[in-house]
Parts: sequence; structure tokens; C-alpha cells
Amino acid sequence: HIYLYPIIIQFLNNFLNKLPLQTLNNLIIKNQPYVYTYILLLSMSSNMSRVSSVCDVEDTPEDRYFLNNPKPESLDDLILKTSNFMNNCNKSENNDKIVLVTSGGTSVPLENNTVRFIDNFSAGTRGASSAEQFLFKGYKVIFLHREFSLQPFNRHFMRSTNVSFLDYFDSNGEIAPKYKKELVEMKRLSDLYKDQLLMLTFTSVNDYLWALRSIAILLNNRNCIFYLAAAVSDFYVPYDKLPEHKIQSRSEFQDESKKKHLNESGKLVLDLDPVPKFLRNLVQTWANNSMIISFKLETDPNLLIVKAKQALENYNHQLVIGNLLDTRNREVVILSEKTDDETWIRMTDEELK
Ligand code: PAZ
Repeated sequence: HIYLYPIIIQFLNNFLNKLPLQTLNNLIIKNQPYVYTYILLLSMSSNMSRVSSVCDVEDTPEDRYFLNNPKPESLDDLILKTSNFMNNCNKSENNDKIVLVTSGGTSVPLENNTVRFIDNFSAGTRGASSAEQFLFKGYKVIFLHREFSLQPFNRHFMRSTNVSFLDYFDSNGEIAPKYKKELVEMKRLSDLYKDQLLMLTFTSVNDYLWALRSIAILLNNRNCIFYLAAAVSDFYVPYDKLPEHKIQSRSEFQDESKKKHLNESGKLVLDLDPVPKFLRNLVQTWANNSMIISFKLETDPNLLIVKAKQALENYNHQLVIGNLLDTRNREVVILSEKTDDETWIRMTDEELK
């Protein structure tokens, strides 16, 4: 009966498209368990803009972003996985606490067939370690992370500068005694929390933004927490300015259809647009029933508190966690909408070991 799916989707889509928005909205509110399937169907039929209207999103530069920058191929799969995860949460007897943890940096492609891209420093340590803590506290965790960045429990053995993968084994292929205790423990925890953890990936800033919006719409009305530790680029090359093929270093091979990238002296000139501020959409519409925790990274200590406070004022969400690049692994400052104080959390050398 798999052949029937396209017909069913077509039928449902036609039916839903004809419903007035208000009716659609009521339908969604009253039929929570079916909402995920509905959004999935709409998304599959490339009708995400109507999902936005259902969720009362206005026509802002942020919404226009999604009309002008194409949906990643992997998005349907991501929505399907999230819907299944949410449906399992619905079935479980206890009232599940759910958190979305975003983690790692986003890449900014400079070409559509991407050879070159701009990236950032984030390794995903904060996101992966926070995801572990949420699991320990009984949360179900959707871990939206940069592909190949650090993952909960695995992070202890990934990307180490001192130990390479094969060092974990002795010459007989057995686990080297030095690492056995920690490996066994992390394997135990990873198996224990397997069903509580949904791993989703992104690479580019476009993947990330589409994923965030879709997941937020799916999770809203579930009293979730959004814990946004990913380092998302502030600048990107919009799709209509992205050269199709690798930027050529010699001007005679330049792609004439889009903007030229080399100036008269043969220098590469990049023209990046600001990434719209999606935190506002998240707080006001996509996830307006959720608790939102955003992060602020600075390198200048004089700016950190000012910028963190500004973020709270601008977006009206619940919590901003500030950190400085150099000291991010040992201290953070927490600012909340409720109090005017800054609360610093600092780890001792002992705790850091
Ligand atoms: O991933 P990591 O552990 O190396 O770094 C964490 C972090 C600094 C990216 C995170 O704590 C953070 O501040 N994220 C938001 C960055 C920003 O957009 O300002």
C-alpha cells in the first residue's frame, strides 16, 4: 500500500489547503497527537509556508528567508524522526520533560557545490555535556548538532589531541586497561539513555535554521526547553548570490550568471548578508509556549554583560547564558528575565579534571 501514500498526501493536502486558517488552527490545537503527522505531510508536499501561516507567523525578513533559501533535502527525514520521537513521548505514561539542545558551529557555504566555506570554532563541548546533564535529570533530549561535532557520552573519546582512536586498544584488539573503566561506564550510560536521546544533525547555517524552525513548530505546546548552545553564524551568502560551482581564482573562468567574486586586482570579494535574528520568531511564534535559553559568546569582557542584557531585552525570553571564548569551559554568567543580577558559575580546577 506504499503506492497509496502519494495519493493520500495529495488528498489531505488539498483538503487542508481549502480549510480557513482559523479552522486549521483550532484543528491543530484540539488534535495535538495528529499535529506532527500533519506538519510532516505538509512539509513533504513542500508546503511549509502554510505551516508558518498556521502558526501565525507574519511576513518578516525572517520568514522570507525560508522562501528564498531552499529547504535541505534531509529536512523531511529530520521531521519524521522528530515526529516519531514526540509520538513515543506522547505514549509514555509519565509527563515527559523535553529539551532541544543545539550544539556546534554552522558552516557558511561560499558555493552551491560547496568546496569552500566559512566556519567557526565551536567543538560542541557545551552542547554535548549539557545534553548528558539533561538526561541525568530525566529529560528527553533532542540533540541537534553539527555533524561530526562532540556527542553525549562519546565526547570523552572524540577529537582528543592526546589520544588517538587506536590507542584505546591493545595489540590484541582488547580495550586498553587504562581506558577500560571510563569506556565501559560511558557505554553503559549511552545504552541506558538511548531511547531518551534523539540525535539530529546539521552542517550549514541553512540546514540549522530550517531544522530549528521545523522542530520548534513540532515541539511547541509541550512546555519544552530550548537550550540554544550552537554557535550560529551571523552572516551568510543568500542562495540567489551563491555561485553554482567552485569560485575560480582566475577571472576568465568566473561564473558570469551570479555576482563576480574577483575584483580587478584578482582579490576574492565576499558579500555576506546578515542572518536574520530568528530568536525573535522562536520566542514570539514558533515556540511561544516554551522556555528559551540562549547563549551569548563574546571575546571582549567589557561587552559580555551588556550584550547578554540586550538580548534579554530585545527578545523577551527567559534566560541568557554568557561566556567568553577563552574561559568558556570554566565559567559562565547567567542572566534571567526575572532578576537584574548576574550569576556567575565558576568551576574549580578539581571539577574541571
Ligand atoms: O561548542 P563549545 O563548547 O566549543 O562552545 C560553546 C559555545 C561558546 C559555542 C556556547 O557556549 C555559546 O556561547 N553559544 C552561542 C554563541 C553565540 O552565538 O553567541
